Amino acid sequence: MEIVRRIRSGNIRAAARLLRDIDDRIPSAHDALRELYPYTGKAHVVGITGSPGVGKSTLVDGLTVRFRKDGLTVGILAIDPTSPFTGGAILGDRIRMQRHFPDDGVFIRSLATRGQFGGLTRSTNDMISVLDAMGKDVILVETVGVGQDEVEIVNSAHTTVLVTVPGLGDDVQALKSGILEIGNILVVNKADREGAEKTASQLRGLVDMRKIGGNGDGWNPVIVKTDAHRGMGMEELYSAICGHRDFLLRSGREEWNEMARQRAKRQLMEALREEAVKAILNRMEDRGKPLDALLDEVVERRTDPYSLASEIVSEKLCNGR
Ligand SMILES: Nc1nc2c(ncn2[C@@H]2O[C@H](COP(=O)(O)OP(=O)(O)O)[C@@H](O)[C@H]2O)c(=O)[nH]1
Ligand SMILES: [Mg+2]
Repeated sequence: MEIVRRIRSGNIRAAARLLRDIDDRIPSAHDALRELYPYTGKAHVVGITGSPGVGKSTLVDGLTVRFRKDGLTVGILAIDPTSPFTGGAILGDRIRMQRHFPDDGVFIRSLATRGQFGGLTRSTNDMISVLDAMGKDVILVETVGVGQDEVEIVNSAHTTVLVTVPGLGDDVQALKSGILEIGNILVVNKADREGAEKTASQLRGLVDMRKIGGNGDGWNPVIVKTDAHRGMGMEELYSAICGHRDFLLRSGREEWNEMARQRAKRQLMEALREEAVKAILNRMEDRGKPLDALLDEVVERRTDPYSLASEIVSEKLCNGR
C-alpha cells in the first residue's frame, strides 16, 4: 500500500493523513494499520499526564529539544478531549511547537478526539503505532488528567510522567491511591512557585511508604522538580526518563517484553470486542432481526438489556436457524 510505504519512509503528510482517518474512524485506516503493524514496537512511548494547565505542553517542548540534542527523533501526540472548550490551549501548543517545524526529526499532532471517550484508548494506540512505524525513537503522548480514560492511555506508555504543581496538596491526597501505580516519574512543575518543596516531600512520603510496604515492580517512582518555563530541572527529568527506559530494558528486556505483551493483549481485546459486536449485528441484520427491532421489548419491560444481550449472543440467535 502506497500510504504504508510513505509512512515508513517518514513522510509527514502521509502520516498526518492516516492519523486524521483514524480520528475520523474511516474504515480504510484499518487496512493501513494492519500493514504497518509489523513495523511497530520499537519506539519508547512516554506518557505525560496531569491536570490542565500544569505545564505538560511546556515540558514536552523542553524534552523534545533535549531528545533532539542526543540525535533521537521524536513523535508527539497531544490528546485533549476537553479541547472543544479550550481550543485556545491547542492553538497555543501549535504556536509553541512551531519552532520544531523545520526539524524533520520531530512530528507533532494535536488531537481533540471529538470528545469520544469510548474510543479514545483504541485510537491512541493506533496513533502511537503510526508514529512508531514512521521510525520515531521516542513518542511523547500528552494527555489531560488522571481519569479513567487517561489511566487507560497510561497503559499504552512504557514510561509515565505524572505532572503536578505546588499547592495541589489536596490533589496529592486524592490521588494517593493510584498515583504511584500511574506515575513512574512524578514531576512538580512550576517549582518557581511557593510550596514546591512541600509538594515534593509529600510525594516522597508516598513513595517511601510504598517502599516499606515492599510492594512494587522494583522501580521506585522518581520525583523531579522542574520549572519548564525557564528550563530548570529538565536535565534531571530527561535522565529519569532515560533511566526508566534502561530499567525496563535491563535483565534481558524482561520488563520491556512484558509491557509489549500486555499492550498486544489490550489491542487484541479491543479489536476482538469491535469485531465481535460487528459480526453479531451483521448476523442479526441478515436474519431480519436488527437490533432496533428488539429495542421495544426492552423499552416495554418485556425483557431487560442483560437477558437480551445473553440471548443475542447465545448459539440460538447467532448460529442457529
Ligand atoms: N511559572 C511557571 N509557569 C509555567 C511553568 N511551566 C509552564 N508554565 C505556564 O503554565 C501555563 C500552562 O502551560 P501548558 O504547558 O500549556 O500546560 P498544559 O495544559 O498542562 O499543557 C502556560 O502559560 C505556561 O507558560 C513553570 O515551570 N513555571
Ligand atoms: Mg497542553
